[in-house]
Amino acid sequence: MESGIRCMLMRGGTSKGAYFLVNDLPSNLAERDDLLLRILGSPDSRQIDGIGGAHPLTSKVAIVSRSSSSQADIDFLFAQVGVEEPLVDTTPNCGNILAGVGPFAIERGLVQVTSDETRIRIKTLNTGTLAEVIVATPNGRVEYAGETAIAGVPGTAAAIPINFLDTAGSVCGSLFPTGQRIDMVKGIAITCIDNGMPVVLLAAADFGFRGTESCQEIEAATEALQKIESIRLEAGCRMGLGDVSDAVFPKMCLISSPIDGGCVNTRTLIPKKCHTSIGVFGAVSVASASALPGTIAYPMAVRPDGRIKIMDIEHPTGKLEVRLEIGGTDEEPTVERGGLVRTARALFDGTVFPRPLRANAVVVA
Ligand code: NQM
Repeated sequence: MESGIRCMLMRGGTSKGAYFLVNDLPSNLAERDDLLLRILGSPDSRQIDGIGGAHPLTSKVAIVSRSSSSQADIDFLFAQVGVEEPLVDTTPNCGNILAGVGPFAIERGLVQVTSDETRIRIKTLNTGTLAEVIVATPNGRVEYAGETAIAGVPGTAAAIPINFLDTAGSVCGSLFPTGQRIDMVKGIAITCIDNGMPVVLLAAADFGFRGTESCQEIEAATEALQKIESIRLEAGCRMGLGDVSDAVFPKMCLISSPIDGGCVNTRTLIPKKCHTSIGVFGAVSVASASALPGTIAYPMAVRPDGRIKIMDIEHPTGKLEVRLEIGGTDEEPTVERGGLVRTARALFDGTVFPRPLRANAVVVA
């Protein structure tokens, strides 16, 4: 048996992933990615021979170390592991898995608990994005239990506030990567934005959706999905991302007016499956587009007054509250900062045994 690898399984926000210390994985990237595929059980639609959860939201990895930068305490590399495809993608951010990185770093002794709250500066290496997370640490230990509910996760847990320090143009280099707030692609008006995640906003109505459909209904609308995918490929090029046919971004976000007292209503494709809620950076990007005039979201969105805007982004299982700090002038507002609250929980800590390197397959007829 190949020797096991130290691993902690954690729920981070509305996602779930395998968390590793960087030194517990091979430094050779091809070997590391092959190992991660074998640990998660990919490629296989059920990930039956690994610990992946057979959905993009539960096929994720965090690789964590002390930071080499003076700006941060911890470095975090996120990896999206394909379920059916043998792909390990370290180009995007993931704000949900980020929520588990603070607790994991404390559990592994990379960060010392300071008081009832421990503030940790985390650099996401995928994009260089900096975040400050606040972990509840009464009595010198991570406290997972608490009273905070987040949509998409049953029950309540301890709040982990996250403040993003610099997310504009995380992957694409600028907030509106095409240089415009609205582009026409294949006869459809879209907004391309990157405030932590490259996202293409589309009006749900342009594809015959009410905006209130379940994920199953969205995924069953094959004709609309084909059109959305063709727009994604073109938008990816215009956003400077090149050929995105195998990439997990841009995410495609169908928006409509709010239906439950929020700011805007969403259904997000990530990009083949429908997100059961919405990604963290995806939500910050949608909130930013909703706050900035000239985007397709602006006329649909309902915004609170003031420079600090609490924007509830509606999604299939509830709402994700994003806090935006607005700068600039009334005529030309800018988004200075985004923040939100997540929760996380250690599910399992131990040794994971990857599928063997060579399976010595014997076909039994
Ligand atoms: O946008 C899903 C998730 C994500 C990513 C996705 C995320 C983010 O919910 O920051 O959190 O968009 O594929 O974990």
